[in-house]
Amino acid sequence: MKRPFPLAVAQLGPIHLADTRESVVRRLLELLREADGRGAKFVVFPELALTTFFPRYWMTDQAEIDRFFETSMPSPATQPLFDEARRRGIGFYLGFAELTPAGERYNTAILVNRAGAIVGRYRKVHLPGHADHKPKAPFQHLEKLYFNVGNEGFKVWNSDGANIGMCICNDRRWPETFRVMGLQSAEVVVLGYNTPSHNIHWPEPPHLRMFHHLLLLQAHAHENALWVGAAAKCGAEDGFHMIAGSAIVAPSGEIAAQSVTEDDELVFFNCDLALGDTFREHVFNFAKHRRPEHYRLIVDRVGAGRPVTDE
Ligand code: ING
Repeated sequence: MKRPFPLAVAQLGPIHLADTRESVVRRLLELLREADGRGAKFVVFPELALTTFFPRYWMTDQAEIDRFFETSMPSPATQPLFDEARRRGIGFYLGFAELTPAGERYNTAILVNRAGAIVGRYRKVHLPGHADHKPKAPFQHLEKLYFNVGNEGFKVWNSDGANIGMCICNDRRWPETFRVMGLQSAEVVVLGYNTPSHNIHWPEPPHLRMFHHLLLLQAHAHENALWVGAAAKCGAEDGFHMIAGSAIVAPSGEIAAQSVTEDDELVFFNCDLALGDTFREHVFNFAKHRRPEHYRLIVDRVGAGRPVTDE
């Protein structure tokens, strides 16, 4: 029996340093309205959706850095988004920089249900990049400096009739992210991302950024029999380019819908959660086929070590 989950991914074009949160929320509201028009009941907004991708900048003054963080959610600037989503009965995922009352800083996403309540929170676990200043690099990638590692793991929430998991950007490059949620019977994993098209560490061919992005979404959706909705913030933010490629991927691993611009763009697909049931029942029937007794190294080791045959 079909289990409809009409899903929209709201891709954002550039947010420049000069753009206010209010101007961004107006863009989010426009995408929310378009999503409603398409019949969506859940909308995925990007990672750090309220500001420019500030980890690209070297900053030393904490007050300057904290200008990019939210100390409350909903905040005055985002309250209109919560109000409009609740009025339209639409749930959403929203990524933002979280500054807690205890002074901890996280790259965070929240899950808001159709009644407008925050039912889940995820704090980014896999922080890419570096913590030191690289003055020769064309830009920085300072998530390891500006954020704490997420302290709440990968969870799944049953919200509005679907088992929904969350992650953020670099998390999609690690199979453990999706498997931990697959083992919690996730049916949909939603995520936002900001992925620079240029690699500051080595001369990576630019086409590989998009190839790896889609490859990973498709692989991890299929091997965990779940839908994936991924929303980019993309285009050139003050001249710094990030890839688009927002997509909705089916449990088969097939791309059901994908963005075609590097601007604000709504991607929609009327997902049927039941499509995952077949894969969960057969090829990825975890209980029937997995052998954790042979997977110990995945948990016991952080980095690659010597072959066990050497021991
Ligand atoms: N951005 C990038 C991402 O994981 C990156 C950083 C790109 C790491 C390519 C490795 C390779 O998509 C964020 N924000 O994680």
